[in-house]
Amino acid sequence: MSRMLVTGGAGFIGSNFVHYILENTDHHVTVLDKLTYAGNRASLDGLDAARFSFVRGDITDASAVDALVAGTDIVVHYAAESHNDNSLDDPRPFLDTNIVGTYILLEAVRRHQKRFHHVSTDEVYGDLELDDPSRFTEQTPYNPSSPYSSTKAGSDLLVRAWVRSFGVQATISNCSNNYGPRQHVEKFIPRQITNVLTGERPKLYGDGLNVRDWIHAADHSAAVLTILERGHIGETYLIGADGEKNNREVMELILTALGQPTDAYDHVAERPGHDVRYAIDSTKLRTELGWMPQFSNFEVGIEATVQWYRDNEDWWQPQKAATEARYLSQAR
Ligand code: NAD
Ligand code: TDX
Repeated sequence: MSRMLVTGGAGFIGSNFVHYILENTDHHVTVLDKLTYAGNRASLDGLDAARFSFVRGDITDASAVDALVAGTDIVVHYAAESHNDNSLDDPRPFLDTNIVGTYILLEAVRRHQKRFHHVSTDEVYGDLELDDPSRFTEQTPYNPSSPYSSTKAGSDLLVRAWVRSFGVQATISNCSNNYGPRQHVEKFIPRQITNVLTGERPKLYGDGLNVRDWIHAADHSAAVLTILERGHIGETYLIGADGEKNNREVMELILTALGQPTDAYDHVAERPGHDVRYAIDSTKLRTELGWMPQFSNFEVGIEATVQWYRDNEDWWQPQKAATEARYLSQAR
Protein backbone atom coordinates (compact mmCIF):
# COMPACT_ATOMS: atom_id res chain seq x y z
CA MET A 1 0.00 0.00 0.00
CA SER A 2 1.35 3.43 -0.97
CA ARG A 3 0.11 6.97 -0.56
CA MET A 4 -0.33 8.66 -3.94
CA LEU A 5 -0.67 12.37 -4.57
CA VAL A 6 -2.52 12.82 -7.88
CA THR A 7 -2.38 16.32 -9.35
CA GLY A 8 -5.25 17.26 -11.66
CA GLY A 9 -7.35 14.37 -10.32
CA ALA A 10 -10.61 16.27 -10.85
CA GLY A 11 -9.97 16.46 -14.60
CA PHE A 12 -10.86 13.91 -17.27
CA ILE A 13 -7.91 11.52 -17.27
CA GLY A 14 -6.87 12.17 -13.66
CA SER A 15 -10.35 11.27 -12.36
CA ASN A 16 -10.37 8.10 -14.44
CA PHE A 17 -6.99 7.21 -12.91
CA VAL A 18 -8.23 7.85 -9.36
CA HIS A 19 -11.29 5.64 -9.91
CA TYR A 20 -9.04 2.99 -11.45
CA ILE A 21 -6.59 3.01 -8.51
CA LEU A 22 -9.33 2.83 -5.88
CA GLU A 23 -11.04 -0.04 -7.72
CA ASN A 24 -7.95 -2.08 -8.60
CA THR A 25 -5.34 -1.51 -5.84
CA ASP A 26 -5.14 -0.83 -2.10
CA HIS A 27 -3.30 2.50 -2.50
CA HIS A 28 -4.50 5.66 -0.77
CA VAL A 29 -5.04 8.71 -2.99
CA THR A 30 -4.96 12.44 -2.28
CA VAL A 31 -6.00 14.64 -5.18
CA LEU A 32 -4.54 18.14 -5.53
CA ASP A 33 -6.60 20.12 -8.01
CA LYS A 34 -7.23 23.83 -8.58
CA LEU A 35 -10.72 23.18 -9.99
CA THR A 36 -10.22 25.41 -13.01
CA TYR A 37 -13.07 25.52 -15.56
CA ALA A 38 -11.85 22.00 -16.56
CA GLY A 39 -11.91 20.44 -13.09
CA ASN A 40 -15.10 18.99 -11.64
CA ARG A 41 -15.35 17.87 -8.01
CA ALA A 42 -18.36 15.73 -8.97
CA SER A 43 -16.02 13.50 -11.00
CA LEU A 44 -14.71 12.21 -7.66
CA ASP A 45 -18.06 11.78 -5.90
CA GLY A 46 -18.77 8.52 -4.10
CA LEU A 47 -15.15 7.42 -3.53
CA ASP A 48 -14.20 5.56 -0.34
CA ALA A 49 -13.37 8.31 2.20
CA ALA A 50 -11.08 5.91 4.10
CA ARG A 51 -8.73 5.79 1.09
CA PHE A 52 -9.39 9.09 -0.67
CA SER A 53 -9.10 12.80 0.13
CA PHE A 54 -9.36 15.98 -1.90
CA VAL A 55 -7.38 19.21 -1.58
CA ARG A 56 -8.28 22.24 -3.63
CA GLY A 57 -5.02 24.00 -4.50
CA ASP A 58 -2.66 25.19 -7.21
CA ILE A 59 0.46 23.28 -8.25
CA THR A 60 2.26 26.62 -8.62
CA ASP A 61 1.77 27.23 -4.86
CA ALA A 62 5.17 26.03 -3.58
CA SER A 63 4.31 25.85 0.12
CA ALA A 64 1.05 23.95 -0.38
CA VAL A 65 2.83 21.55 -2.76
CA ASP A 66 5.75 21.06 -0.36
CA ALA A 67 3.48 20.04 2.54
CA LEU A 68 1.51 17.58 0.42
CA VAL A 69 4.58 16.03 -1.21
CA ALA A 70 6.21 15.58 2.22
CA GLY A 71 3.28 13.40 3.30
CA THR A 72 3.08 11.12 0.26
CA ASP A 73 5.09 8.27 -1.28
CA ILE A 74 4.40 8.83 -4.98
CA VAL A 75 3.36 11.87 -7.03
CA VAL A 76 1.41 11.24 -10.24
CA HIS A 77 1.24 14.49 -12.20
CA TYR A 78 -1.80 15.00 -14.45
CA ALA A 79 -2.59 18.68 -13.74
CA ALA A 80 -2.32 20.83 -16.85
CA GLU A 81 -4.03 23.31 -19.06
CA SER A 82 -4.95 20.75 -21.71
CA HIS A 83 -6.88 22.30 -24.61
CA ASN A 84 -5.10 23.34 -27.81
CA ASP A 85 -7.81 25.81 -28.91
CA ASN A 86 -7.59 27.68 -25.58
CA SER A 87 -3.81 27.84 -25.87
CA LEU A 88 -4.16 29.65 -29.20
CA ASP A 89 -6.34 32.33 -27.54
CA ASP A 90 -4.40 32.80 -24.31
CA PRO A 91 -1.14 30.89 -23.83
CA ARG A 92 -0.22 32.37 -20.42
CA PRO A 93 -2.04 29.87 -18.14
CA PHE A 94 -0.34 27.07 -20.11
CA LEU A 95 3.10 28.44 -19.25
CA ASP A 96 2.15 28.95 -15.60
CA THR A 97 0.60 25.55 -14.93
CA ASN A 98 2.38 23.27 -17.38
CA ILE A 99 5.90 24.65 -17.01
CA VAL A 100 6.10 26.52 -13.69
CA GLY A 101 3.74 24.04 -11.97
CA THR A 102 5.85 21.09 -13.10
CA TYR A 103 8.99 22.89 -11.88
CA ILE A 104 7.42 23.45 -8.43
CA LEU A 105 6.50 19.75 -8.19
CA LEU A 106 9.97 18.66 -9.31
CA GLU A 107 11.63 20.79 -6.65
CA ALA A 108 9.35 19.30 -3.99
CA VAL A 109 9.97 15.67 -5.00
CA ARG A 110 13.68 16.46 -5.18
CA ARG A 111 13.68 17.88 -1.61
CA HIS A 112 11.65 15.02 -0.19
CA GLN A 113 13.09 12.27 -2.44
CA LYS A 114 9.73 10.98 -3.68
CA ARG A 115 8.88 8.92 -6.75
CA PHE A 116 7.42 11.08 -9.54
CA HIS A 117 5.48 10.15 -12.66
CA HIS A 118 4.90 12.82 -15.29
CA VAL A 119 1.89 12.39 -17.58
CA SER A 120 2.43 13.87 -21.02
CA THR A 121 1.18 13.75 -24.56
CA ASP A 122 2.20 12.49 -28.00
CA GLU A 123 1.75 16.06 -29.26
CA VAL A 124 5.30 16.87 -28.11
CA TYR A 125 6.48 15.04 -31.25
CA GLY A 126 4.61 17.32 -33.65
CA ASP A 127 2.69 15.59 -36.42
CA LEU A 128 3.06 13.02 -39.22
CA GLU A 129 1.88 13.15 -42.83
CA LEU A 130 -1.20 11.05 -43.67
CA ASP A 131 0.83 8.77 -45.98
CA ASP A 132 3.87 8.45 -43.68
CA PRO A 133 4.26 4.76 -42.74
CA SER A 134 6.11 5.64 -39.51
CA ARG A 135 4.71 6.22 -36.03
CA PHE A 136 6.08 8.10 -33.02
CA THR A 137 8.57 6.19 -30.85
CA GLU A 138 10.56 7.19 -27.75
CA GLN A 139 13.36 8.22 -30.17
CA THR A 140 11.27 10.67 -32.24
CA PRO A 141 12.68 14.23 -31.93
CA TYR A 142 10.51 16.80 -30.14
CA ASN A 143 8.77 19.19 -32.55
CA PRO A 144 5.64 20.64 -30.88
CA SER A 145 3.24 22.83 -32.89
CA SER A 146 0.93 24.67 -30.48
CA PRO A 147 1.41 26.72 -27.32
CA TYR A 148 -0.17 23.77 -25.43
CA SER A 149 2.14 21.11 -26.86
CA SER A 150 5.23 23.31 -26.55
CA THR A 151 4.56 23.79 -22.83
CA LYS A 152 4.08 20.02 -22.41
CA ALA A 153 7.37 19.48 -24.28
CA GLY A 154 9.04 22.00 -21.96
CA SER A 155 7.69 20.19 -18.90
CA ASP A 156 8.97 16.83 -20.20
CA LEU A 157 12.44 18.33 -20.67
CA LEU A 158 12.40 19.72 -17.12
CA VAL A 159 11.65 16.22 -15.80
CA ARG A 160 14.52 14.73 -17.81
CA ALA A 161 16.90 17.42 -16.52
CA TRP A 162 15.84 16.88 -12.88
CA VAL A 163 16.48 13.14 -13.27
CA ARG A 164 19.91 13.69 -14.76
CA SER A 165 21.11 16.63 -12.69
CA PHE A 166 19.50 15.93 -9.31
CA GLY A 167 18.78 12.20 -9.34
CA VAL A 168 15.01 12.68 -9.12
CA GLN A 169 13.27 9.27 -9.30
CA ALA A 170 10.96 10.02 -12.23
CA THR A 171 9.37 8.38 -15.24
CA ILE A 172 7.48 10.01 -18.15
CA SER A 173 4.65 8.75 -20.34
CA ASN A 174 3.43 10.28 -23.60
CA CYS A 175 -0.06 9.11 -24.50
CA SER A 176 -2.27 9.55 -27.54
CA ASN A 177 -5.84 11.00 -27.59
CA ASN A 178 -8.04 9.68 -24.78
CA TYR A 179 -11.79 9.14 -24.82
CA GLY A 180 -14.26 7.88 -22.23
CA PRO A 181 -16.43 9.19 -19.38
CA ARG A 182 -15.98 12.60 -17.67
CA GLN A 183 -14.18 14.37 -20.55
CA HIS A 184 -14.86 18.11 -20.74
CA VAL A 185 -17.39 19.15 -23.41
CA GLU A 186 -14.78 21.36 -25.11
CA LYS A 187 -13.00 18.24 -26.47
CA PHE A 188 -13.90 16.72 -29.85
CA ILE A 189 -15.90 13.61 -28.90
CA PRO A 190 -17.94 15.03 -25.97
CA ARG A 191 -18.56 18.26 -27.88
CA GLN A 192 -20.20 16.43 -30.75
CA ILE A 193 -22.21 14.10 -28.49
CA THR A 194 -23.53 16.97 -26.37
CA ASN A 195 -24.20 19.10 -29.46
CA VAL A 196 -26.57 16.43 -30.73
CA LEU A 197 -28.13 16.04 -27.27
CA THR A 198 -28.76 19.83 -27.05
CA GLY A 199 -30.00 20.25 -30.63
CA GLU A 200 -26.80 21.93 -31.96
CA ARG A 201 -25.11 20.78 -35.17
CA PRO A 202 -21.80 18.91 -34.60
CA LYS A 203 -18.74 20.83 -35.84
CA LEU A 204 -15.84 19.42 -37.86
CA TYR A 205 -12.69 21.52 -38.32
CA GLY A 206 -11.52 21.92 -41.93
CA ASP A 207 -11.87 18.84 -44.15
CA GLY A 208 -11.88 16.47 -41.14
CA LEU A 209 -9.14 14.24 -42.57
CA ASN A 210 -6.81 14.82 -39.59
CA VAL A 211 -5.99 11.57 -37.82
CA ARG A 212 -5.92 10.97 -34.05
CA ASP A 213 -4.83 7.71 -32.37
CA TRP A 214 -7.62 6.98 -29.86
CA ILE A 215 -7.21 5.13 -26.56
CA HIS A 216 -9.75 4.57 -23.79
CA ALA A 217 -8.91 6.48 -20.58
CA ALA A 218 -9.07 3.20 -18.59
CA ASP A 219 -6.30 1.74 -20.76
CA HIS A 220 -4.24 4.89 -20.14
CA SER A 221 -4.78 4.45 -16.36
CA ALA A 222 -3.67 0.82 -16.48
CA ALA A 223 -0.56 1.85 -18.42
CA VAL A 224 0.40 4.52 -15.87
CA LEU A 225 -0.05 2.02 -13.01
CA THR A 226 2.14 -0.47 -14.91
CA ILE A 227 4.87 2.17 -15.25
CA LEU A 228 4.63 3.02 -11.54
CA GLU A 229 5.00 -0.67 -10.68
CA ARG A 230 7.55 -1.83 -13.24
CA GLY A 231 8.93 1.21 -15.10
CA HIS A 232 12.61 2.11 -15.00
CA ILE A 233 13.66 5.45 -13.49
CA GLY A 234 14.58 8.05 -16.10
CA GLU A 235 12.73 6.25 -18.88
CA THR A 236 10.00 7.52 -21.19
CA TYR A 237 7.16 5.20 -22.29
CA LEU A 238 4.77 5.89 -25.17
CA ILE A 239 1.17 4.80 -24.55
CA GLY A 240 -1.13 3.99 -27.47
CA ALA A 241 -3.71 1.40 -28.50
CA ASP A 242 -3.39 1.29 -32.34
CA GLY A 243 -6.54 3.41 -32.64
CA GLU A 244 -5.88 5.64 -35.67
CA LYS A 245 -9.05 7.20 -37.13
CA ASN A 246 -9.67 10.40 -39.01
CA ASN A 247 -12.05 12.95 -37.50
CA ARG A 248 -14.71 12.30 -40.15
CA GLU A 249 -14.81 8.61 -39.27
CA VAL A 250 -15.15 9.42 -35.57
CA MET A 251 -17.89 11.96 -36.30
CA GLU A 252 -19.82 9.37 -38.31
CA LEU A 253 -19.53 6.77 -35.53
CA ILE A 254 -20.84 9.30 -32.99
CA LEU A 255 -23.78 10.26 -35.23
CA THR A 256 -24.61 6.59 -35.84
CA ALA A 257 -24.50 5.84 -32.10
CA LEU A 258 -26.96 8.72 -31.61
CA GLY A 259 -29.30 7.53 -34.38
CA GLN A 260 -28.52 10.53 -36.66
CA PRO A 261 -27.68 10.60 -40.40
CA THR A 262 -23.90 10.36 -40.84
CA ASP A 263 -23.74 13.72 -42.68
CA ALA A 264 -25.66 15.70 -40.03
CA TYR A 265 -22.74 18.01 -39.15
CA ASP A 266 -21.20 21.33 -40.25
CA HIS A 267 -17.69 22.09 -41.45
CA VAL A 268 -16.28 25.05 -39.50
CA ALA A 269 -13.06 27.09 -39.54
CA GLU A 270 -9.79 25.17 -39.48
CA ARG A 271 -7.71 25.23 -36.26
CA PRO A 272 -4.57 27.35 -36.90
CA GLY A 273 -1.50 25.09 -37.03
CA HIS A 274 -3.76 21.99 -36.88
CA ASP A 275 -1.61 18.86 -36.49
CA VAL A 276 -2.29 16.44 -39.35
CA ARG A 277 -1.77 13.04 -37.77
CA TYR A 278 -0.64 11.42 -34.51
CA ALA A 279 0.31 7.73 -34.35
CA ILE A 280 1.95 5.90 -31.46
CA ASP A 281 4.23 2.87 -31.50
CA SER A 282 3.89 1.50 -27.94
CA THR A 283 6.15 -1.54 -28.46
CA LYS A 284 8.48 -0.57 -25.59
CA LEU A 285 5.68 -0.45 -22.99
CA ARG A 286 4.18 -3.71 -24.29
CA THR A 287 7.38 -5.74 -24.56
CA GLU A 288 9.42 -4.37 -21.62
CA LEU A 289 6.61 -3.89 -19.08
CA GLY A 290 3.91 -6.27 -20.38
CA TRP A 291 1.04 -3.76 -20.74
CA MET A 292 -1.73 -4.41 -23.28
CA PRO A 293 -4.81 -2.28 -24.04
CA GLN A 294 -8.14 -3.93 -23.14
CA PHE A 295 -10.58 -1.65 -25.01
CA SER A 296 -9.95 -2.88 -28.55
CA ASN A 297 -13.38 -2.11 -30.06
CA PHE A 298 -13.61 1.66 -30.65
CA GLU A 299 -17.20 1.50 -31.91
CA VAL A 300 -18.34 -0.19 -28.68
CA GLY A 301 -16.29 2.33 -26.66
CA ILE A 302 -17.99 5.24 -28.46
CA GLU A 303 -21.44 3.73 -27.82
CA ALA A 304 -20.62 3.42 -24.09
CA THR A 305 -19.32 7.00 -24.04
CA VAL A 306 -22.49 8.28 -25.74
CA GLN A 307 -24.50 6.41 -23.11
CA TRP A 308 -22.46 8.01 -20.30
CA TYR A 309 -23.26 11.52 -21.61
CA ARG A 310 -26.94 10.59 -21.99
CA ASP A 311 -26.98 9.38 -18.36
CA ASN A 312 -24.97 12.25 -16.86
CA GLU A 313 -26.47 15.45 -18.20
CA ASP A 314 -26.20 17.05 -14.71
CA TRP A 315 -22.42 16.62 -14.93
CA TRP A 316 -21.90 18.34 -18.31
CA GLN A 317 -24.88 20.67 -18.81
CA PRO A 318 -23.50 23.51 -16.58
CA GLN A 319 -20.37 23.78 -18.82
CA LYS A 320 -22.04 23.54 -22.21
CA ALA A 321 -23.28 27.08 -22.91
CA ALA A 322 -20.02 28.76 -21.85
CA THR A 323 -17.99 26.30 -23.94
CA GLU A 324 -20.03 26.94 -27.08
CA ALA A 325 -19.91 30.72 -26.48
CA ARG A 326 -16.10 30.49 -26.42
CA TYR A 327 -16.09 28.50 -29.67
CA LEU A 328 -18.44 31.03 -31.28
CA SER A 329 -15.92 33.80 -30.59
CA GLN A 330 -13.28 31.64 -32.38
CA ALA A 331 -15.65 30.92 -35.33
CA ARG A 332 -15.26 27.23 -34.51
P1 NAD B 1 -8.31 18.23 -18.13
O1 NAD B 1 -8.23 19.63 -18.66
O2 NAD B 1 -9.58 17.47 -18.24
O3 NAD B 1 -7.94 18.24 -16.57
C1 NAD B 1 -6.89 19.03 -16.05
C2 NAD B 1 -7.08 19.11 -14.53
O4 NAD B 1 -5.98 19.86 -13.98
C3 NAD B 1 -8.36 19.85 -14.11
O5 NAD B 1 -9.02 19.16 -13.08
C4 NAD B 1 -7.85 21.21 -13.62
O6 NAD B 1 -8.68 21.77 -12.60
C5 NAD B 1 -6.48 20.82 -13.07
N1 NAD B 1 -5.55 21.96 -13.03
C6 NAD B 1 -5.29 22.83 -14.04
N2 NAD B 1 -4.39 23.75 -13.63
C7 NAD B 1 -4.06 23.42 -12.34
C8 NAD B 1 -3.18 23.97 -11.39
N3 NAD B 1 -2.43 25.09 -11.65
N4 NAD B 1 -3.07 23.39 -10.18
C9 NAD B 1 -3.80 22.28 -9.87
N5 NAD B 1 -4.68 21.73 -10.74
C10 NAD B 1 -4.79 22.29 -11.97
O7 NAD B 1 -7.10 17.44 -18.81
P2 NAD B 1 -7.00 15.92 -19.24
O8 NAD B 1 -7.46 15.78 -20.61
O9 NAD B 1 -7.54 15.08 -18.18
O10 NAD B 1 -5.40 15.76 -19.26
C11 NAD B 1 -4.69 15.37 -18.09
C12 NAD B 1 -3.22 15.22 -18.40
O11 NAD B 1 -3.05 14.24 -19.40
C13 NAD B 1 -2.57 16.50 -18.94
O12 NAD B 1 -1.28 16.60 -18.40
C14 NAD B 1 -2.52 16.27 -20.44
O13 NAD B 1 -1.46 16.98 -21.02
C15 NAD B 1 -2.31 14.78 -20.50
N6 NAD B 1 -2.78 14.12 -21.72
C16 NAD B 1 -4.06 14.30 -22.15
C17 NAD B 1 -4.51 13.59 -23.27
C18 NAD B 1 -5.95 13.72 -23.76
O14 NAD B 1 -6.30 13.10 -24.75
N7 NAD B 1 -6.81 14.49 -23.12
C19 NAD B 1 -3.64 12.76 -23.95
C20 NAD B 1 -2.33 12.60 -23.49
C21 NAD B 1 -1.92 13.27 -22.36
O1 TDX C 1 -15.23 20.72 -32.40
C1 TDX C 1 -14.18 20.18 -32.78
N1 TDX C 1 -14.09 19.74 -34.07
C2 TDX C 1 -12.98 19.13 -34.56
O2 TDX C 1 -12.95 18.77 -35.74
C3 TDX C 1 -13.06 19.96 -31.89
C4 TDX C 1 -13.13 20.42 -30.46
C5 TDX C 1 -11.95 19.32 -32.39
N2 TDX C 1 -11.89 18.91 -33.69
C6 TDX C 1 -10.71 18.18 -34.18
C7 TDX C 1 -9.36 18.77 -33.83
C8 TDX C 1 -8.49 17.53 -33.69
O3 TDX C 1 -8.03 17.12 -34.96
O4 TDX C 1 -10.75 16.91 -33.50
C9 TDX C 1 -9.44 16.47 -33.15
C10 TDX C 1 -9.36 16.29 -31.65
O5 TDX C 1 -9.43 17.58 -31.05
P1 TDX C 1 -9.28 17.80 -29.47
O6 TDX C 1 -10.30 16.98 -28.76
O7 TDX C 1 -9.23 19.26 -29.21
O8 TDX C 1 -7.88 17.08 -29.17
P2 TDX C 1 -6.38 17.34 -29.69
O9 TDX C 1 -6.16 18.73 -30.13
O10 TDX C 1 -6.04 16.23 -30.64
O11 TDX C 1 -5.58 17.14 -28.30
C11 TDX C 1 -5.97 16.09 -27.38
O12 TDX C 1 -5.09 15.00 -27.45
C12 TDX C 1 -3.79 15.18 -26.97
C13 TDX C 1 -6.04 16.62 -25.95
O13 TDX C 1 -6.91 17.74 -25.89
C14 TDX C 1 -4.68 16.98 -25.45
O14 TDX C 1 -4.74 17.38 -24.08
C15 TDX C 1 -3.79 15.79 -25.57
O15 TDX C 1 -2.48 16.13 -25.22
